Formats: sequence, C-alpha cells, structure tokens
Amino acid sequence: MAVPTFVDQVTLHVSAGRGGNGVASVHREKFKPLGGPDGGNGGPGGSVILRVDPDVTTLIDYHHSPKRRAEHGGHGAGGHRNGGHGADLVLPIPDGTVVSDGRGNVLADMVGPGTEMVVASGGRGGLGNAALASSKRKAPGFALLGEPGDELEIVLELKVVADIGLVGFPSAGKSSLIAAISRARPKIADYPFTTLVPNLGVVTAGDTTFTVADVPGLIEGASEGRGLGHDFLRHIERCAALVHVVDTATMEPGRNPVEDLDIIENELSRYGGLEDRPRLVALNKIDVPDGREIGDMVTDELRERGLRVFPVSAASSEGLRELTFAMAEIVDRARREKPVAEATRIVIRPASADGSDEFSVKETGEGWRVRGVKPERWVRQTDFGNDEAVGFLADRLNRLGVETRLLQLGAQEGDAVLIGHPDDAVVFDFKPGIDAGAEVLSRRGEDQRFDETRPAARRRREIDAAMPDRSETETRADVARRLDKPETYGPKSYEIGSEDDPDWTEQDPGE
Ligand SMILES: Nc1nc2c(ncn2[C@@H]2O[C@H](COP(=O)(O)OP(=O)(O)OP(=O)(O)O)[C@@H](O)[C@H]2O)c(=O)[nH]1
Ligand SMILES: [Mg+2]
Repeated sequence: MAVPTFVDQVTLHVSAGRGGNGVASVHREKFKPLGGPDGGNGGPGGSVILRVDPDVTTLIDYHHSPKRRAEHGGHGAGGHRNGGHGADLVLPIPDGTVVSDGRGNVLADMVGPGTEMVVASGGRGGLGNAALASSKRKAPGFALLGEPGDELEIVLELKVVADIGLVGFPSAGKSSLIAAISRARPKIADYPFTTLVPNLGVVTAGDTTFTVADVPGLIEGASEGRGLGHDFLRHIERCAALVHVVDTATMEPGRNPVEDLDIIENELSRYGGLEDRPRLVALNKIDVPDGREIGDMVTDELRERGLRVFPVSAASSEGLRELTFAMAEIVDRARREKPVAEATRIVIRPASADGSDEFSVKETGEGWRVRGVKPERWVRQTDFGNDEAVGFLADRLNRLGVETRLLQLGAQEGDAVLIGHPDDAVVFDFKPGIDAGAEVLSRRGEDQRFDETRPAARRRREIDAAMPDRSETETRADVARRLDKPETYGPKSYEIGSEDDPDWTEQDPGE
C-alpha cells in the first residue's frame, strides 16, 4: 500500500499536563525548632493548543502519531520554592480544519492563520502548606495535590480554504490550469485520476490575490462512491465560486462538453450544499484544432443557460487572463459580503467550569451523589493518605453547605456519599456533625476527628496523654514501651509524604 502523503481526517487523543503537587514542609533552623511552613505550590500543567499555521497543508503528522501530551507542572519544594509551569503543547494545523468531539459535535471551525484553540487545559497546581497557612491553621501538615489535565479525543477534518474550486472530469486539465495560472506545480499526466489529493495555487489578477483548488476528477456516479472525487468535495465547500473545467478535445466516444457539464452538475447536486455558488465555465484545450471548433459550437448554448463561458488553453495560456479576472471579480464580491476571518482564540471549557458555587445532591441507588465544580476539584486536590488534608476537605465541603444539604435531604449517618463523575467518584461514609476548626488542636498531618480510622495517630495520642503522668526518669520512648505502643515518630526533619515521613514508611495493618 502506498504511504499516504495527504490526510484530511484524523482522530487525535490529547492530554494536558497534570498540575504539580504542593508540598508540606517545615522550615528548620538550628536552635529554632518551630519554624513556619515553607512548602511551595505545584506549577500548573501545560495545555494542548491547536493553532492554524499557513505552512501546514495536511494532517499527515497526526495520522502518524495520534497521541499528544503536554508537559506536567513541577512539584513544589521546601523553602517556598514553587514548581515550574508545564510547557504548553502547540499543534500546528492547516487553515480550514474543523474540530469536533468524538460524537460528531463541531467544537470549532479553525479559519485564519494564527487562530488558536485550547482543546485541553492543563491541571492547576496544588497549594503548598505555606499558602494554606492561616491564623487558625498556622502550620498545616498537608498540601494540596495538583489536578489532572483534561484528556479527550477530538476529530480533525480538513476542509481546504480556497476561494475558487475547479471541478471536472478526469484529464479535463484542472491541474494544468492551476499550473498555468499560479506557481503551484501539481502532477499532470494524460491518465485519469492523476490528482489524488487537492492542489492549491495562489493566483493574482489585477489587485486581487486569491487561492484556487482542484480536486480529483469526478465521473458519473461519483456521489455513489465511483472514482475518487466525491470524498474530496468537502474541500470545495468553502469556495466562493466553482469553475467547470471542460475538455473540448477528448477522444472518448459519446462525450461532449455540454453533457460532461450536466453530469458534473448532477454529481454536485447529489453531494448537496453547493447550489448557491456562482459558476464559471472554462472550455479547455482550444489549442487543439478540433477542440476550438467544438468549443465554438457549444459556447452559445451554454451562454443561453446564463453561464459565463471562457474558451481557454492551459497549454498555450490563451484566454487565461479573462478567466482569472472573472474569478477575481467573484472573489472580490464574495469578500465584500463576507469579510475574511480574523485570527481568534477559542478556549473550550466544560459548561460548568466557571468556578461557581453551585453543586447538586441527588439520591441514587449507590448513595448520595454530589456533583459540582468545586467539590469535585477539592476531592482531586486531596491526599487521602493524610488525615489533616481529609479534614481540610471536610471543612471546605461543610463551608460550601454540602453537609447541610445532605441533612436536609434526609441523609443518615453511615450513608454512602459519592463525590464526582460516576466513573471516578470518591466514596465517603456520611458522618455529620464534624465541627470545622478542630485542626488547630491536631498534630501536623493528623486530624483528631479521624482518630478511629488511623491506628498510628491514635497510638501517638495515647502516648501524648500518658506523658504528663510519667515518672521523672522516663523518656517518651519509655512511655511508649510501657504502653506497648512503639512509636516511629522522631524529632527529625522531613517533608510530609517523603520517604522520611513516618506516616509514609510506617505500615499499619489496619489501614
Ligand atoms: N493540448 C492540451 N492539453 C492539455 C491542456 N490542458 C491539459 N492538457 C493535458 O491533458 C492531460 C490531463 O491534464 P491534467 O491537468 O492532469 O488533468 P486533470 O483534470 O487534473 O486530471 P485528473 O487530475 O486526473 O482529474 C495532460 O496530459 C495534460 O497535458 C490544454 O490546454 N491543451
Ligand atoms: Mg489533476
């Protein structure tokens, strides 16, 4: 099979970068054991952006590698260092690319060099514990996770943007005509279907510069799939006018210019949508003596139908000036009626991604389903291995009114609460009445309200409780041993979530 060099339809899988995680870290200095939180924020992930590039004429690159991914944001670090911004991935596409989602909904029609579209937005970076600190929560022992970037499938379909489209039978001389009036050098040969992909040429006539495209030759039955031409008719959908290129010198029996033109018109009307385009007729190959004679014979008949007819020769250039000026006239008129598209920037966002406070609660067979931009984002930002982070999430949800709404709707303690899209919801047991603000009393990375679910934290708390009553010689480690509760926490500096973090290395069978 031949390797394709022109591709006008591809399915592309795009993934934006993940936001970097924020970090929980505590500033340590000799003789200053209680330094403040200094964990930096994660950087945002890079976005995937489509940009119309006039130098790109095919979607072939995407046919070869249909998966594209932007860079992830960098993680934050101690010492207030923020993670770097993940680089955007800019994908150049040809002018006239129509972008749709996998279900056939058109998202954008990309016309005009420089037009941009953000198809997949990078995830936000998570806040570090320095940014999360407040007067109530002076040294948070947790940080927020970066959010995943958008990931989706899009379909790109190229509809060449040309002002004039040439249509006609195979070998009528369409490519020869483009070569004669522009600098384009398409393949020309005396066998049918020489042209396999549209050719584009830039033509200047007087003060007007415009583009002309040809498409593979059409034959009778093209609209039913005969020949190649039908698949390419989408490339003339955007043209302001069509030019029939008719062969006056064909040796094929039974063919004549008028009938050829009728057959092509019939195929165009079966394709549909092109009825309103003005038509010109180029009677080609009049340098051949028989051709000129036949051209003369049919000119009047075609003119009587109201068509503007131009006897031309792509070989000798006769008549081409008149033809190109007539094209320019139509293009000028069309441009006056419909100004050329300017570069625009389009950002696709899910309808609800406006950061609104709206959320919904619905009872389903599986439990109470909570949907909303904020609750879902907060869940994605939460490190569920860190109780303080989970407590922070509970506080945020309560402040938004999620708990109140659940109670109003009749949710009972122990009911399942699912937050997020059915495919990847996070499930909680409903436990109302958890007061906000308890975090101030907890150790870093812990939240008293979750003690029963965290044996390690409970153990530590029991040791804490026994400390005031210990004998003078007893150390904390002795107390732990006496209570048969070995403790792994030491006065070491560590980044929460790092390998040194006791919560990280410690394996609690019950968790
Ligand atoms: N004598 C003469 N021959 C021409 C003229 N225009 C094209 N031809 C010849 O006709 C043959 C077909 O020309 P193409 O330009 O390839 O025709 P086409 O319409 O692009 O054909 P497809 O791409 O197959 O649809 C070639 O051998 C050309 O040299 C002309 O004005 N005079
Ligand atoms: Mg051709």
